[in-house]
Amino acid sequence: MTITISAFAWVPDFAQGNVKDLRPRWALEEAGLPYEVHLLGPDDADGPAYRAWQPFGQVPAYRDDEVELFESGAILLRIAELSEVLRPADRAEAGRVEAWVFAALNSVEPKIDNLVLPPLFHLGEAWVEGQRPHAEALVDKRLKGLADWLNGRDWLTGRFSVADIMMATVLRAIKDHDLLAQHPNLAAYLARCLSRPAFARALEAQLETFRAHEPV
Ligand SMILES: N[C@@H](CCC(=O)N[C@@H](CS)C(=O)NCC(=O)O)C(=O)O
Repeated sequence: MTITISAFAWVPDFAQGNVKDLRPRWALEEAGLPYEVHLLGPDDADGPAYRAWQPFGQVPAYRDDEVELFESGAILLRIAELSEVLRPADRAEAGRVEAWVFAALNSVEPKIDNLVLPPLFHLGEAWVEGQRPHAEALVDKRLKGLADWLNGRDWLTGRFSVADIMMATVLRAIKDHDLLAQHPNLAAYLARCLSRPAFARALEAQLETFRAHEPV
């Protein structure tokens, strides 16, 4: 089985280590599945060939011998299917993993994006400070729900899964934020996820690509 994911050859400093190809890289490292990387240069994401693979020109996209996919959630679920390590034990467990992958992407990530992206892309604009309290309140509501769920649990479902990879990559955007620190079990959960050797290998693989393609 040949597995290929797409990734940007280089991104500016603030994005390095945070580009979403980190998600399949981490899952593939956990699974012990080798993969190839289709690197995109500055103009490649807008070309027709890549748009036929990823309609929005984003990363990651994914293909193996059987399927071609985009969207990091769909990709992680596919990798789980292929992996002895990450495959859910039965349909009930698979359902819980799917639900938590969607929850990370659909119920948690948009709230966190609302909080962290405006100051990143619109620094100094008045509306950013104006919307911050509301954005923080919405994030806090989700963090509370998540912290309650994780109370007494190590992982979102019965054992470490792609749902934890997804949730950890989402929460990582507020790793150093007070809102996370206010929920010690959630901060501990994130630390538990990020201390996995497979995460370190995935992060290093992404960063190594950027070092190798640094513009001169
Ligand atoms: N919902 C997509 C989002 C992917 C995404 O936002 N990718 C970013 C990099 S982290 C990207 O390609 N940005 C460039 C763009 O949107 O044009 C997924 O989860 O795969």
